[in-house]
Amino acid sequence: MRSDATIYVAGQTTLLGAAIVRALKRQRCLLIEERDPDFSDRAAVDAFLRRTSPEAMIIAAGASGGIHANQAFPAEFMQDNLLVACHLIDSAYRHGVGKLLYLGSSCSYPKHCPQPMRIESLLTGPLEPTNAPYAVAKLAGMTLCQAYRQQFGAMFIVGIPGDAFGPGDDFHPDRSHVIASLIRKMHEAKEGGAASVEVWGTGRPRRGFIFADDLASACLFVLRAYEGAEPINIAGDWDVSIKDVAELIKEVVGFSGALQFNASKPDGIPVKVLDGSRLYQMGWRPRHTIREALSATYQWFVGTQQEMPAVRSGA
Ligand code: GFB
Repeated sequence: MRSDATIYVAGQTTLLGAAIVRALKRQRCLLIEERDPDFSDRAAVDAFLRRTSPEAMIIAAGASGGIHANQAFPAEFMQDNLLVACHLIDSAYRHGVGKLLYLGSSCSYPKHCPQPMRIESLLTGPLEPTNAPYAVAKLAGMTLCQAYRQQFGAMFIVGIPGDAFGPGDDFHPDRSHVIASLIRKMHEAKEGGAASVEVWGTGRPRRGFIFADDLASACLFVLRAYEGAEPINIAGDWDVSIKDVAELIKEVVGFSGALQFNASKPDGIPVKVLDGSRLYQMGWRPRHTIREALSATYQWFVGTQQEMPAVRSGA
């Protein structure tokens, strides 16, 4: 890929898409800044890519959310991600995008998978039921990229990101992933003087969290340096239990109450930690500590809270 290639990030307003756009701007890359088209509208996607004709593209689009949102909106999550994959991948091919990075999901690994998760474990066992529809849609997108490589020789690659969080995350209680959710709960408990905060599940599951800005830098590294047909994990080196991340958030937020684990809520996949060794061998490293990353996320949350839409359950 040429260093001055024009790049389009599909899904500019997602946590990851926005972080990638920030990284591209920092690197003074040629970025297509027009607003995303409606990805569910094939004709609109087609017209957008015909008009803007990017040379490289990253697909960071598609509905996503935490364990509750996946259980509440499985049909929407699956359909949205299928349409994103079908429309964007095909249109990218027909409009001559020279290099495409499609971002899959760590949920696409089997529920009971050897840890850390390696690419060869994909499609070797049943998925975690709490997010299977979303995971199947992501597997379809990943396989579709490989099909375009196989049939048309397209340079379409697949990255599987770790569990991202950071500035720009979705803090809505019905949709958020664990870190954004606990930051909000603990901040509101601190402000309101509450004695405790509920943490869902047993606290025992482990996740391979990654800071969105580190993930964005890894995505750009992979876009430029990786050409393999098999997906590549895009992961840092954090392997943290939910209990431990909740304790860290408590410190960062300054909440002095108790954590109450509610085991009637689902744990989801017991351990989800990606093996990032291939990326490390290629020379990429994350730049932030987990404490720095949590602090930056909390500062962003506090700074933007005034502008956040009012929260209505089920909205
Ligand atoms: O981040 P999370 O919602 O999704 O939950 P997954 C991770 C763990 O944190 C689960 C626990 O064990 C939750 O029960 N948890 C504790 C909480 N307290 C909370 C809370 O207040 N809110 C939330 N949300 N969780 C996601 C998938 O799985 O992984 C998505 O649902 C996505 O599809 C993402 O792909 C990467 O890590 O379990």
